Amino acid sequence: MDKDQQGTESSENKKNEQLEPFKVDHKNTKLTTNQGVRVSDTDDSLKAGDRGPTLMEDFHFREKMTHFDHERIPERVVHARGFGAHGYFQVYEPMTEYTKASFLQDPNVKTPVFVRFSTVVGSRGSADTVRDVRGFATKFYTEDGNYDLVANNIPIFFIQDAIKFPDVVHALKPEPHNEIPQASAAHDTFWDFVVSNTETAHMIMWLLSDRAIPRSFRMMEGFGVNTFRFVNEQGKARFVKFHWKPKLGVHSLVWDEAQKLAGKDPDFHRRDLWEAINMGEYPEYELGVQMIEEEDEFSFDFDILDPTKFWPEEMVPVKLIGKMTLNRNQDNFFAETEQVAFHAGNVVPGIDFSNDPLLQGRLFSYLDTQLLRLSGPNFHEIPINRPIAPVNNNQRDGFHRMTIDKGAVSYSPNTLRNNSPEPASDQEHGYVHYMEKVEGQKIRRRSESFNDHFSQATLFWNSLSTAEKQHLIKAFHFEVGSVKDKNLKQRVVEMFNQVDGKLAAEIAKGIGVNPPTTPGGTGVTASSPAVSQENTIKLARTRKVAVLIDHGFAFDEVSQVVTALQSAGLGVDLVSKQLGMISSAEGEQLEANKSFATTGAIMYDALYIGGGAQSISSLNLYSESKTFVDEAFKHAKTIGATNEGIELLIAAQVQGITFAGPDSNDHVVNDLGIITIQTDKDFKAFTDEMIHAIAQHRHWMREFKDGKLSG
Ligand code: HDD
Repeated sequence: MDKDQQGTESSENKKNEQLEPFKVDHKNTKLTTNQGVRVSDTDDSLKAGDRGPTLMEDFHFREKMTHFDHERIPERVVHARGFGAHGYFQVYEPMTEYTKASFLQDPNVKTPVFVRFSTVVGSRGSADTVRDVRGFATKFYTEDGNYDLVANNIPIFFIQDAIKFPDVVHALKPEPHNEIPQASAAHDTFWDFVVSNTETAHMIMWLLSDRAIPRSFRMMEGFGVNTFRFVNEQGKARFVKFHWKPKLGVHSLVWDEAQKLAGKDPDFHRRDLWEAINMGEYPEYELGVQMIEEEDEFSFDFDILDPTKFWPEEMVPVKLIGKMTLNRNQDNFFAETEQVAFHAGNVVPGIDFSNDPLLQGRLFSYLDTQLLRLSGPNFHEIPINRPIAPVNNNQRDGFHRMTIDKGAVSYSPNTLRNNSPEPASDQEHGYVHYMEKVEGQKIRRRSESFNDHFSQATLFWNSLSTAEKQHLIKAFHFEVGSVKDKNLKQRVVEMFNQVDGKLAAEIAKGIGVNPPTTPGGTGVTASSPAVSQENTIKLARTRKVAVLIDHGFAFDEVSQVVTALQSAGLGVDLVSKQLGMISSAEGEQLEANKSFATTGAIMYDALYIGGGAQSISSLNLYSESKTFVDEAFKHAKTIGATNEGIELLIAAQVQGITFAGPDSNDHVVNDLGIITIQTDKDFKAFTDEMIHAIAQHRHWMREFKDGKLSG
């Protein structure tokens, strides 16, 4: 290892080294109380006689029970359900020109990070795949202290001013009289808030798009949403927006699948992340920044401080400046994911705030909420929250203080300790706030430059592919269709008529109210290509394929395909009626590691059915195999079948099968993502096509009938 690499390795490990002394592995130990007294029996309480009452002096019983009674802490008021992972961040090249942030200077430095992904509305035990915004919060443990990029997977927000945050969250959370519905926006109070606050229009478009049902935490973007500032060594500032761009592209589930997954595997996203990291398939995200010069602050047709607006990428390009790799799972969910405390106000020299009124309110809320959730002012001492930079100040005491601060002096300035700890200069990386000139009358009013609530909603709509538009309309049908108050539904149609007339008419059709009577739209005709997921990175790597087999399957064929898929980095499960060893027609055996009882097509990106007459005739008898094929088809997933396997597709009435004999071009692919082959030897072309098709993520053409999107 050369010197640079050593430097890199050690910088990456700094946080873990700090965490290490706190970790306890209870292997080969004796059971003790919290006082370290060894316990002789933990299954029986101390009683007065065999059948007598428990005694007060049973300190082990009392301690064990008391600790248990106090195991829970309040869940987060929003973003309660989350999942974390460790990793590191590396900048591509020095960002000196733009910012003095120390972690953005040296490409050899690996800054440790901890990321927590989350849903927003559901409680801690709710499902992963609900329709919702996803949180994407990153704590960078930099040499200059902790920097938190507290981001979401949608680049804008519901409201323009933080003072409305309690209102939007109250409207969105389960209704308070009966606590229904869980983790869902499909109810009256939320839509009442929406129609009463047209500034939500743009966010609703994103929330009802595929973005809100991601396929994986590994396949979603992150956005800092608010406008921040980069400040360089010379004190020059630029407005900046932060982006995370996943190396696997941005991909989504389909709604029916997401709903079913919520029942079949509520942990779908956390399991996916956990397993990917365990397998060494480390998720990677590039950090991007959009920058606007201070002098260009007013050059746009939207206010760059308005958090309900994004900066279209073709207008303000995203500069990719570094990469984050998540390479280590947490050791303990509570200690790390539950106790981690993010704060949009945790910045380091080189990063500063803007006057975005949503951001300004966030700067108060995060610290405030942690004080209650983590019981007092010392939560920065919880291992996961500790910076790797030294902490020295005159703050003292409070619940659960860990640090033993020595000496008599706890004030500043002082002479008794040489004025230590003393303020650091700019050169010593003391944080100096950007000296923005601010002047104005105290006023409770929204800037007029925030008044346009619809143009970017139209821009978003214009940017979607036909399939994405269709998904969005269907999402309206579900969400607003679940609203009880008919007047509210009508008002939703009127409100979204201001975005686009055709959209509003389509919404009206599905929710039993009148189409709009006035012409709709904003007149915006532009589109922003980066918004559509059709234009994202498409890769097959790490995708999961279900292979249906039963006794009598064609060994050569199935094992060739499985091996080819695995060597291309895809995960394969062999699924059968029952778990265990399955014999091929020739007597070889493969193990079915999943059964119809333990899995379903919704857990996979693709399906493969191999040949073998006996296997296929058995599979044909089970309704579960037809459901498997049916769901894979309905959810627009790649389906491949070889030889007799094709018969199962026919039995399940899959449309779009094209046949190819051994002497034709051998394999056939079409827009529908159904790949079949009848041959006895070469499965390479078939697997190549399958892998290519899987990389496309989904085959939305299946949603077209007669050249039109089906309803
Ligand atoms: Fe927030 C949590 C992201 C607006 C107040 N927020 C929270 C989390 C994320 C975000 C990712 C979870 C952190 C974690 O994993 O522990 N929040 C955002 C984004 C916003 C946003 C991207 C729009 C720009 N948030 C926002 C506003 C307020 C809050 C306007 C209040 C004024 N957010 C909170 C909070 C939470 C929180 C109440 C709940 C739990 C926590 O902070 O630690 O303080």
